[in-house]
Amino acid sequence: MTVHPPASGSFITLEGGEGAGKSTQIQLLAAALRAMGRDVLVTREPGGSPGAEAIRGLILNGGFGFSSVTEALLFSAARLDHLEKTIRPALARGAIVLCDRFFDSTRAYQGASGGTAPSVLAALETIAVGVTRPNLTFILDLPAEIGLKRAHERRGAGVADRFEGEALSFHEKLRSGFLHIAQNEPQRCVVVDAARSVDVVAADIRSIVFSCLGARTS
Ligand code: Z5A
Repeated sequence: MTVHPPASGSFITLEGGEGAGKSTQIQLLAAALRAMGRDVLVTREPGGSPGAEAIRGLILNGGFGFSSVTEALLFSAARLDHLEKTIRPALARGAIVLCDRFFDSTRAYQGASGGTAPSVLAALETIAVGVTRPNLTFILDLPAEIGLKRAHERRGAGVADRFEGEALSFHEKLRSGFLHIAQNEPQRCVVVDAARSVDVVAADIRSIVFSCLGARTS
């Protein structure tokens, strides 16, 4: 695969539906990279800066019943703040930035599943993201039922969040949405079978990241 070398650090995102294992895998990858002496920033969306974390609370726990377009605007506003305050400064110092969800989640949740027009999402990406695009994106893919079961087990007796409570058809569209993104951008996206064990998935991700970083230094 071709990874386009950025001017400074590397920007890697993990994407996928509910319970795909992004948070689990991002921590394992960060530990492996830090063990090699790399400067690693782990961050997430929505969130990753104080302002973006405040917007996260508004969207996920506010109970305002925002439309998909309103959500797309809010996620994009959070993303712009996150980029300005957290991601770009880390890339500028040469860090590897590992981000749990990024613009592909807006494309999949608010676009493929939520029905927001691609032209609206493209305009928001131009404003919020500009040229700071991920070098590498892992799409953790698994059947929606398995992901929802994992999320349900993790939650226990707690209340389902804004998206977990959506119908199975929403989550199936989400999965197709992520796979469609990967198909359209094979130079950036790698689909990983996330239905396998944590260790097997982690080994796959690690080997791809190491080979991409190696390619960058050669
Ligand atoms: N959202 C959006 O709509 N638009 C946007 O632009 C953005 C986000 C940026 C943020 O939720 C929500 O915002 C999200 C999309 C939406 N939807 N929801 N809900 P969040 O940040 O609170 O959580 P999340 O990103 O949705 O996390 P998640 O999908 O629920 O989980 P995960 O990070 O992918 O998985 P995990 O926490 O690592 O693992 C889940 C459980 O499965 C846990 O108990 C693990 O121990 C277990 N697990 C993990 N891997 C495995 C394997 N391989 N086998 C078995 N069990 C496993």
